[in-house]
Amino acid sequence: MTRVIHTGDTHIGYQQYHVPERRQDFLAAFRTVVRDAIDDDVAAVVHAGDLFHDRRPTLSDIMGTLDVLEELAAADIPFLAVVGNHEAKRDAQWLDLYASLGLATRLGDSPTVVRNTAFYGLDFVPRSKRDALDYEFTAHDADHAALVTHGLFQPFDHGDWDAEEVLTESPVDFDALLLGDNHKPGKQEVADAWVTYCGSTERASASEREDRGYNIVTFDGETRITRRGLDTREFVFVNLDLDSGEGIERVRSRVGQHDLTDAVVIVTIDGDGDPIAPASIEEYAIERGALVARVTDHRELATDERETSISFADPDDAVAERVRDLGLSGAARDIDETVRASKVADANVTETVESRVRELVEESPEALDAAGPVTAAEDGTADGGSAAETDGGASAVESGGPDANDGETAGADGSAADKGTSATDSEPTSEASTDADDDGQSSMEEFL
Ligand SMILES: [Mn+2]
Repeated sequence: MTRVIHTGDTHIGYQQYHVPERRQDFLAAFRTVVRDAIDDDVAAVVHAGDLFHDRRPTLSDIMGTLDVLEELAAADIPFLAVVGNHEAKRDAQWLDLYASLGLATRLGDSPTVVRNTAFYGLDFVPRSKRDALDYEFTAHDADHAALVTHGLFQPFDHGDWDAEEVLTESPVDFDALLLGDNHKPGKQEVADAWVTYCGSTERASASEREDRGYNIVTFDGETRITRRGLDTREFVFVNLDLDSGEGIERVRSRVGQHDLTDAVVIVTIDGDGDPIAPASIEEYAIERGALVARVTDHRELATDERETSISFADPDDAVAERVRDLGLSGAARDIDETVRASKVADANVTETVESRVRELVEESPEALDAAGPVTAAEDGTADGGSAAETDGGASAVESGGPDANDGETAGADGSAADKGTSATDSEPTSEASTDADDDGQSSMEEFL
């Protein structure tokens, strides 16, 4: 019998809403999972990727994580992990650092056997490289086997990678796929195996409304998956649909019905009613003890006047407005949005930009000044450049990626489009444009 904790999408280092307390919350959730593992005396903690929120965690994130892993190692419980899309670096990974200290095992093609179960790993693979995967896992002689990987898999919502294909093409007969990436927990039976997401351990976006937790997976003749909840930061969601004549008093009274102490308060306003300055609601919640308050007024787009008022309440919108004022072309703004917006995961930016540029060029070749190189590439340099372009994309990310909310918009006008164009240059495949919509931000919003 092998009983393990399956966790993932920890996102350590994410300073959500720009408050240090949220950064601490993500690390604290990891510590809670590890202490549960020790109290429970499980055989291993299996981590399905995105231990860190991005590829450049700070020294205190790295040391905080080290401290938690040392606690686990002192209890003689192995930490078995793969690399997710958020944290992936170009060569060595953070996980390798912990492995070199004897605090972690990076799972791979050959089995890591714990009690009677063999664990294998597959790091996040960008979509453009999945066709080349051969799933060459080496044989084991344990009673059970599990593959730990990171990506959005069918048959779950938003899946762009087929779990059934992985299971059927692999030479190893897996009892379970233990997954990360989709922050919503779930389990389904596919090709006689359990395919399961453990979910994130803190809400990495306000769309993650369900309680957070992790999986406990038991391999013992059959495979059993149960869930255990985590006591995370309180989020208070207030959804209001205002009638005409209603305004700030109604919003205050609804928000005031909740205990807001130390909570993240998310207010959403729809319907009619009077104009409301989001800042006044946010101040009201803070006065009542909230850690953070965010107001989204879906009526805002109705008038220009209101649009101006939100741009000061929400830094992202203020940046967006400034970018609009720069007089960029629609294509440049589109690419800027992809590169700068925090909703596209770091590692997905290159692919998303590539798809968008290709789509733009195909729709309207004059949309980009740089349409020339795309034509030049059509003579078949398809495979050669892709690794190099991935690096190019990554540096674009480093200059204007997930931290860009802090206000840096330089590079949005020219360099982002340049990077995107050169990415297009390398892979003139025709099928990608049909995929462009699937790659769009709306489908990525939940998967920070
Ligand atoms: Mn994640």
